[in-house]
Amino acid sequence: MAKKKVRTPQEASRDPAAVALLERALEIGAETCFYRADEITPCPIGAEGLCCRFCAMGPCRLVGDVDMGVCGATIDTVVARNFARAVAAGSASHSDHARDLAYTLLAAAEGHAPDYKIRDPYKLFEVARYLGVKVGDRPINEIARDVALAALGEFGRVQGELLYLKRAPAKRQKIWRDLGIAPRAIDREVVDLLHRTHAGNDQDAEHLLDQAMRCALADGWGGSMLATDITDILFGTPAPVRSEANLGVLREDMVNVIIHGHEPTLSEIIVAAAQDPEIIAYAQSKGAKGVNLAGICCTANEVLMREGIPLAGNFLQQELAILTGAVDAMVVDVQCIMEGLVPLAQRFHTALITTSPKVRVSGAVHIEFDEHRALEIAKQILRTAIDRFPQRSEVFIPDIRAQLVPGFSHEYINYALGGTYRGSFRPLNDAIIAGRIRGVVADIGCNNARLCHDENHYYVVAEFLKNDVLVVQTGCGAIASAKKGYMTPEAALEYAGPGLREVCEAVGMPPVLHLGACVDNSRILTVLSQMVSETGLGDDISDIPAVGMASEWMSEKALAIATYCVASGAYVIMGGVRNPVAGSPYVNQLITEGWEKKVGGRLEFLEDPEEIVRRSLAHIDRKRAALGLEEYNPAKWGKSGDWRIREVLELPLEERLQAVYGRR
Ligand code: NFS
Repeated sequence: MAKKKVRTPQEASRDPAAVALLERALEIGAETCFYRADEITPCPIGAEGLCCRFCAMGPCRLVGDVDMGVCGATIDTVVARNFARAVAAGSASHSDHARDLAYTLLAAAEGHAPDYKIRDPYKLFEVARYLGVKVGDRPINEIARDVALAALGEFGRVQGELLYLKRAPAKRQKIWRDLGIAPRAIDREVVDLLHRTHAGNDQDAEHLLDQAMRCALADGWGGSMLATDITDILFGTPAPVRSEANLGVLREDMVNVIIHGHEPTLSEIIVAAAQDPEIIAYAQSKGAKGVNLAGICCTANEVLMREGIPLAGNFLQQELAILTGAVDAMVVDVQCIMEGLVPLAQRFHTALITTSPKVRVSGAVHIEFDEHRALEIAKQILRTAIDRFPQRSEVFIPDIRAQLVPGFSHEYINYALGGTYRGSFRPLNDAIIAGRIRGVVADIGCNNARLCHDENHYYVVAEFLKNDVLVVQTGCGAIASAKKGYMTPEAALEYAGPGLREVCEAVGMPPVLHLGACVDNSRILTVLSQMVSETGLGDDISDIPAVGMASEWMSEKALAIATYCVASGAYVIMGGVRNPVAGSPYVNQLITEGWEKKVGGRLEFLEDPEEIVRRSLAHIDRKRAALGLEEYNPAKWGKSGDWRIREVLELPLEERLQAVYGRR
């Protein structure tokens, strides 16, 4: 292959720890996804959705004079079908994750999974209410069993529509029903979409995209929301905790085990096993001080939020972690696992351990997880890691890490803002109405090796903070901000505009809130719905001055999330890489203006981060104006709290008294 221009480490990432390890990769001649992204030119036909691979008469590449496939499929159909297929795959991933959690809850409730218990009965009772399960004074395990069965029932619900839809504002539910896109059953919507996108089926772009919305809604208000809820029931609803982020959390003197993937079922038990005296003693017998756990991708977010386990990094740091030479085992389950880990792990002493019955990676060690024997398997995994510790050779851990305070579930936000006496979203709504907070942005989603790692996340978040926009994050975007230091209460003083800073100071919260893993984007839907029911910001999600974005997206899951957020009324921007529906101006118009007319939200793909910020702020201001709120004016704020004290402290006594008490 002809050599292409390869980016320097500084061009490939904005994260100094990643840069240091990319330099290390160059030094030792190791290949990473950054290098491969430079070497492989993305197919320009596929990138715009113009390659049809749905039957064996193709692949048909609809370029140049070719404007239909062998079967006659038009560009619009092919582009819409490709997009819809991605939404189906993304929805299936989140939802299948939820299904496994529901089975774990069932096994725990029936006494077949003794290492799990109901850690959050309050959440269980709340979820029981949503799912129509009687609580009364029944034993907790009986309620949990019925909740698990009701949750599992949502996947194959025979009649009616998903029960969780009633958690959305009434106006939103009506929009879905009137359009015929209220999801019926989670599996059904995925299967329906796969069916429609088979060759020779649905060949009307708009009709295909309607089902894409219905399928995505089954993810957002079904699979993902159930995954969040059941995780909270089993492992506890998150509340703020202190932790650290970036590769500097790895320890030279301990056995480092990275937990990477998505499902908390195994990682939570590994957290418990790592504290077991027997495991610690075994680690010590091999010369280590103990076992140090750190996470990558959404598994990281799950155990961070609940246990305070540090973050090693986001999606593009999985290979870099191995390059430290300090990772004794990387334990993976499902999703976002790069096959490129295998050759790297083989170069070092790292055991790459697959654990899911669904995921094997050739060349990795497979230790299959079974929730019925969870602790036993977790210990076996840790022993495998400990056995590798003496085989370490050169270790290179960049001494870079940042503090953070994650753990902002919607329950906690409610509590923090309103206090125990009356938990409420009122203060948040009031701060938006008054203009202290201009609006809310959710910057979520992945990293993408074709972009400069974390650059867009860092940039957009900094701009929004300056502009008094409260930022909420999940997934790998959240990990980016954690590493950058945006997620401490003190960060408000440094990065937030005057109004947002006042709010953060009053509540003691960071200006960027970590809401969890990607399935926890369902928490954002809940927050938005609660903001609507709190009144003052319109009567639907589409009225709120808010924008959703994935500024470095790469996965099909991100497209599913984007689609359910749009179908829930949000303006969503996918950043960085090419528009996957660019091949059809008609489809592009359908997902922008078309969807805006239908559901009040729109989906745009924008490569330029400055444009992302400009359009987001304009959207927020438009929504503020439509609500009749005062125009955003930062000059009004910043004269209270610590800020004011600091200003006053500088004054001579007389002036100080006058400033404080209005006296001479
Ligand atoms: Ni979300 Fe989480 Fe990260 Fe992207 Fe992958 S880990 S589920 S898909 S890369 S944010």
